[in-house]
Amino acid sequence: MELPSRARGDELLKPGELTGIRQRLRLIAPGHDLVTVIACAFDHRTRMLPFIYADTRMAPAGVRGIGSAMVDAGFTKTRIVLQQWNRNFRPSRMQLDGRIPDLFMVSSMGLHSGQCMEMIRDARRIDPAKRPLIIAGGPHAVYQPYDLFGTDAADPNSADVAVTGEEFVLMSLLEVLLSMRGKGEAMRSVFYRARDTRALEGIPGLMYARGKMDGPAEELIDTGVQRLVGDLDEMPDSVLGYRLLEAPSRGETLASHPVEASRIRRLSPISSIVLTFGCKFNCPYCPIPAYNQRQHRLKSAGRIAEEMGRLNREYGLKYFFGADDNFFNHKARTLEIVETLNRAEIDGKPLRKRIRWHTEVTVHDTLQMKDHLQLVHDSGCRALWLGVEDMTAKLVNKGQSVSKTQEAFGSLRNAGICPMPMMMHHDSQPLYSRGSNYGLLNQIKLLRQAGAVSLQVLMMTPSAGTKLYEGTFTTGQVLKRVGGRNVDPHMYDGNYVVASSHRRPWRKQLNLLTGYAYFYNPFWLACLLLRKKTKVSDKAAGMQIVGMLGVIQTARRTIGWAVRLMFGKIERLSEPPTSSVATRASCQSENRPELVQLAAPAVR
Ligand code: B12
Ligand code: SF4
Repeated sequence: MELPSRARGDELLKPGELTGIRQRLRLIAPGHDLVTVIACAFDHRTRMLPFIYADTRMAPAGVRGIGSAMVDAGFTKTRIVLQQWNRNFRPSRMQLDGRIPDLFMVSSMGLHSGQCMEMIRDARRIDPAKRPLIIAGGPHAVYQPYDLFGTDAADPNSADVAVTGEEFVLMSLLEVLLSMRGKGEAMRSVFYRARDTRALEGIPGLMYARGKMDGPAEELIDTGVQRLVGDLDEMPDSVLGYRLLEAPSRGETLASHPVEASRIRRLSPISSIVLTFGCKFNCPYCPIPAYNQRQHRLKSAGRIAEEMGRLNREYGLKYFFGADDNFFNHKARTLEIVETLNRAEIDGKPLRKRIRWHTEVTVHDTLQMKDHLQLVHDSGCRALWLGVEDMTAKLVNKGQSVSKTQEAFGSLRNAGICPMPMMMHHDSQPLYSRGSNYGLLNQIKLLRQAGAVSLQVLMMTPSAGTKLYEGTFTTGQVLKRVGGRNVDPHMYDGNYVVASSHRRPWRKQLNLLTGYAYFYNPFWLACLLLRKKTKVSDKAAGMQIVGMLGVIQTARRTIGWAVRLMFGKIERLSEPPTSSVATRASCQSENRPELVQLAAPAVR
C-alpha cells in the first residue's frame, strides 16, 4: 500500500513554518545542553554491484540533514556515526563530551534494518535511569515504522519513538518535549510523560508504543502522515552536518573530536545533496510519488549554487550526487537551476569549473531537455542515471522505448554526459529472446550500442509503500526461507531473488550475474580502449574496471543463494509483514485511517 495522501491542499507546511520552529528552538536550546548521537545503520553484506563505491564513499544526506538541523537549532553537541565507517560501534559504550547522550537517533533504510535493531538492542543495555531517548528515523521508519517496535515479551526490543518524516517532525517533537522538561530531567522520562498526557498526538509523523516503559509494545499510536516542507530553502544549512562525522575506526566508542574537515574530501569524495524531491510519474513499484504527496519540491537555484560552492570551499568537495527522484521532472525549473550553476562564481572563478555533479532522471524527460543538454553539461553535469527498467515498456510504461532510449543516450553522449541505465529484471523477461528486444541480454546489448557507460540490473523486489507491495505477498511470490536460510532484510536490495513465481528462480539469480558479466568484461574493456575516443569513452573504460571487480564481489555474495534456489526447499510468505499488535491512529490524526488495523500475525 502506498503512504496515504493528506487532504488536498494540506500536504505542505505553511511557508515559514520550518524556519519558525528552527528559530524557536534556538531560543530554548541554551537552557538544555543536549548531547546527541545519530547513527546510520549499514549492513556490510549489501556491499556489491551496482553501488559498490557509492555506498561507503558518500556520507548519507539523511543523517547529515538531521545533524545539521540539530546544530542549526543550537544543539551543537551532536555526533554522526556511520556504520559504513565504524562497523564495531556499540551504542552501549558511547559517550560524548564525557556524558551518555540524552538522545540516541538511528537512521535506516529497510535493507539495513537488521543492523538498526541491533544498535537499538545495544543502546537498551544502558542502565534505564541513564538511557537516552531512542529515536528511529529514515526510509525504514517512514514505510514500516511498526517494525521498530518489538512485541515479543521475551525480546521487547523497541525504539522509544519512530519519526516517519523529515526534520520538521523531529523539531516539533523536541519542541514539545523541551517545553515539558523539568530541570535536568532525562529526555526519556519527559517523552513518556508527554506520551501519557497525549501531548504528542498533534504532531503528524510519529509512531510510538503504548505499554510499560521497557516492555513489549501493546498498541502502536500513529499520528499520521507528515506535512512536507515545500520550499527546500527552508531546510537547515547542509554544510553543518559534515562537521559532525565520526572518523572511521575499528573502535566501539566515540573519539573525543569529530573527523577533521581536511579528511572529509578523501573519506566521502561524493557529496549527496538535496536539490529537488518528487516525480510526476506513477510507477506501481515505486514509493516516491506517494511519499512526496505528489508534490515537486525544490531548492532555489541560488541556494544550490551557494551550497555547492561552500561545500567545495570548506571541504574541497568536487563531486556531487543529487538526491533527486527525477531531476528533469519540470523543464523550466531545471533550466533555472542549470543556468544559475553556469553563471555562479566561487572566489572569482566559475563554479562549473570547480564542481562535477550527477543525478537521476527519466528517459522521457531527457528527451524533453534534448536541446539543453549541452547547457546541463556545461553547468558541471557529467553523468545521469536513467530508470530504463525494461526498454520495451512491457513491465512498466513511462514513455520509454528502444528508439527513445537510444535517442536520449545519443544526445547525452554528444553533450559529454555519461548515460547510466538502471534496469529491472523480472519473472517474464527471458535471459535472451530470439527476434525481439525483450530478453535481458538483448536489452543490455542495445544499451551498450546506445552508449551506456555503466549498468545497473536489479531484480524486481517488493518495496514497502508501493501499490504492488501487498499483492506480491498475497500471491505467494515472496520467499520466506530457502534451503533452511531465512530471507533477511539485507537481501531486499534487488541483488537477490526474493520474490518470484518462476518455475526455476535460480535462473533469475544467474541471469542477473550473466547480465553484469556480459556488460563488464575484459573484451569490452579492450574494445573501449581501442576504439576512436569520444567525450565519454575514458569514463566508460574506467567503469569497466570497477564493474569487473564488482562482478566478482557480486558473484561471491549471491552464487550461494542461486544454489539454494536450485536445490533447497522454498518456503513462501502469504502476507506482508505487519505488527502483531493493533495500530491506532491518534485522535488528532485525520489522515491515516487506513493504517488502523486489527492484530495480524507477525512474519518476522
Ligand atoms: C542517493 C540514494 C542512494 C545512494 C546512497 C548513497 C548514500 N550513502 O547516501 C545509493 C546509490 C548508493 C543508493 C543505493 C540504494 N538505495 Co537508495 N536512494 C538514494 C536517494 C535517491 C536519495 C537519498 C538521499 O540522500 N535523500 C535525501 C535525504 C535528506 O533524505 P532521507 O535519507 O530520506 O532522510 C530524510 C528523512 O528520511 C529523515 N531521516 C533520515 N534519517 C533519519 C533519522 C532520524 C533519527 C530522524 C528523526 C529522521 C531521519 O530526515 C531526513 C532529512 O529530511 C533515495 C530516494 C530519495 N529521494 O530520498 C533512495 C532510497 C533511499 N534508496 C533506496 C533503495 C531501496 C536503495 C537500494 C536498496 C537500491 C534499490 N534496490 O533501489 C540501494 C541500497 C545500497 C546500500 N547498500 O545501502 C530506497 C529506500 C527504501 C527503503 N524503504 O528503505 C529509497 C528511499 C528510494 C526509494 N525506492 O524510495 N541509494
Ligand atoms: S519514474 Fe522513477 S522516480 Fe518516478 S515514479 Fe517511476 S520509478 Fe519512481
